[in-house]
Amino acid sequence: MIKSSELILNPDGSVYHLNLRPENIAHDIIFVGDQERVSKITKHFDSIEFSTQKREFKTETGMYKGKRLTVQSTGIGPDNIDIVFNELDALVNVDLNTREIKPNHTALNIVRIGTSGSLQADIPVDSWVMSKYAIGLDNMLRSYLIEEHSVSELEDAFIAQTNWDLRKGRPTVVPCAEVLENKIFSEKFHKGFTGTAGGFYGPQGRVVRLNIQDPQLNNKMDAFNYNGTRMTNLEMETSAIYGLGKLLGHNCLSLNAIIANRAVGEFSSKPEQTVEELIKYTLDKLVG
Ligand code: R1P
Repeated sequence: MIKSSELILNPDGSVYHLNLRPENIAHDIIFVGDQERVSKITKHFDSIEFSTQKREFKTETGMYKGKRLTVQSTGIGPDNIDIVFNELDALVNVDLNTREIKPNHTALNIVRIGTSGSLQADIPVDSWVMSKYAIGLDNMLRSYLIEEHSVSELEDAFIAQTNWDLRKGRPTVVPCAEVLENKIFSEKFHKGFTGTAGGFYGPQGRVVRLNIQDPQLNNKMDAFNYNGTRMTNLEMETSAIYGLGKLLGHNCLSLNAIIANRAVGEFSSKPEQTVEELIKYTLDKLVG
């Protein structure tokens, strides 16, 4: 039995941070970082049956062209993904009355629609990126037994090519779920390695007032190449999603609208439109 201090439930039986009960969620879920992006997706739905929000975690469930979907905001960062993922998994794989793990596993399909900065001059603002692999630079996954799912050969290549300082922890490399990659991919996407950082400024090489540990890191990440596959972008959630997805047995894919280009120092003049187009494209692929 899972103790009440380990899996905390609210008095109404909902999971602690997300305020959700099992019947509130679909098994096909879209993650977004920004809670304001939830309604930008569900405004396309035919109907909305459930809506709630606690802190940065906003959830809406409804129907889109005959398919039941949940849209879940995660807030920013791998630490929030740890909360969202464990609580969503508990909703389908733990009997919340007996606090026992259910005998039959339920797999969720999870697609992130995020925003991100490109690392390559030729992946311009307003383009889209699909993360074939995520490189976690933040250590969250190292609290779990991620070695069973991470690709050490790719980690070693990244460490060697970027001269990664292991005092910051060993990066984790985890692939996306091919079943979702095949369902959603088209030539509209750039595909490669997505770096997931545990912060927005120093951890992504931004210098405002503080000196950073490796000022050349972004240039070295631009140049990272494994058998012809490059690093496309940097953001703050994908590796946590891929790693926890593999650990808990869910299918995950991360898509990002490129709103900044770090290589040329440019920011999109129409980020909302770029995100909106990615939302519409993804919704139609999910029901296709
Ligand atoms: C940083 O501004 C946030 O934006 C990006 C990063 O991953 C981070 O969460 O994604 P979202 O727009 O999905 O939040």
